[in-house]
Amino acid sequence: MTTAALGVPHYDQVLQQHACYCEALKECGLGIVTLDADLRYPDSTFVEDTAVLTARCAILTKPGAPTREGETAAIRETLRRFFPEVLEIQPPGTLDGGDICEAEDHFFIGLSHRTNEEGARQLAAHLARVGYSSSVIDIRAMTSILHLKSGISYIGGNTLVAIEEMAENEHFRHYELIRMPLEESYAANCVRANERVLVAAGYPQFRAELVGRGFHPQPLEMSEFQKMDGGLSCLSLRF
Ligand code: CIR
Repeated sequence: MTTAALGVPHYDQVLQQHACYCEALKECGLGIVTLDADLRYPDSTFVEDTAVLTARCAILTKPGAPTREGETAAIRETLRRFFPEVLEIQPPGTLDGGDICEAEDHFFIGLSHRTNEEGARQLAAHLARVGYSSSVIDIRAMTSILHLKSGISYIGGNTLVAIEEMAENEHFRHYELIRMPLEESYAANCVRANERVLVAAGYPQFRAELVGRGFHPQPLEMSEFQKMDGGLSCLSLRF
C-alpha cells in the first residue's frame, strides 16, 4: 500500500537496501532476529507496526489496515521467545506501532487513520500499568504523514526531531527540538541505536544539524521503502 507517487519499487534494490539496514543495526551492536518473507502480506516488511516493545512489556497491536491484520500471528509467536507475557490490543481497538513514539519513560500515541481512540486508550492503560506515562497526539488532519513517527522521532538526550507541521505542538515544549526543513521532511523518521542515529541518505541539512549537536548520524539509502510510505523505524522492532 502506498500514498506516495514515487513509482514502483525495484525489488533488487529493496533487498539491497534492506540488507544494508540490517548490517547497520549489527554495526550498532544489536543482534538481529529475521523472519521469513511472507508473500501473503506485502507490507509485512514494516514489522514495526505489529507491536510495541518496551523494557517493561510487549504489546501486540491490531493493525489498522485490514490487509495487514494477519501480520501479527508470526510476530506473536516470535515475541513469545523473548517476552514472558505478550499483551494484545483488542478490537474494536486498532493501533499501528508506527504511531507510537517512545521518549524515555513517556510515550506519544498518534491518533491516525490506522490507530483509533480505543486502540490508543488500551495502549495507554497497558503502559500505565507498568509505570509509563503517555499522551495522545491527533494527526488525523495531517495529510503529509501516515503515522506519528513519519513526523517525529525521539533520538535521546531529550531531543525530538519534528517536521514543521508538528514542531509547535504543545506536547513537545520541554524537549530540545530539531525542526526539519520542509524539503527534508522524510528524514524526520530516524532511529537512535546505541551510539548512532540511522538517517535516510540524501538529507544534508539534517545530517549537519545532528553532527553539530554531537550525534553520530549513519545515512542509509531508503529510496525504495519511501515509495511504499515506509521509513527507517518501520523496518524493525527494537528492544
Ligand atoms: C502501509 O501502508 O502500511 C505500508 N505501506 C507502510 C507502513 C509504514 N510503517 C510505518 O511508518 N511504521
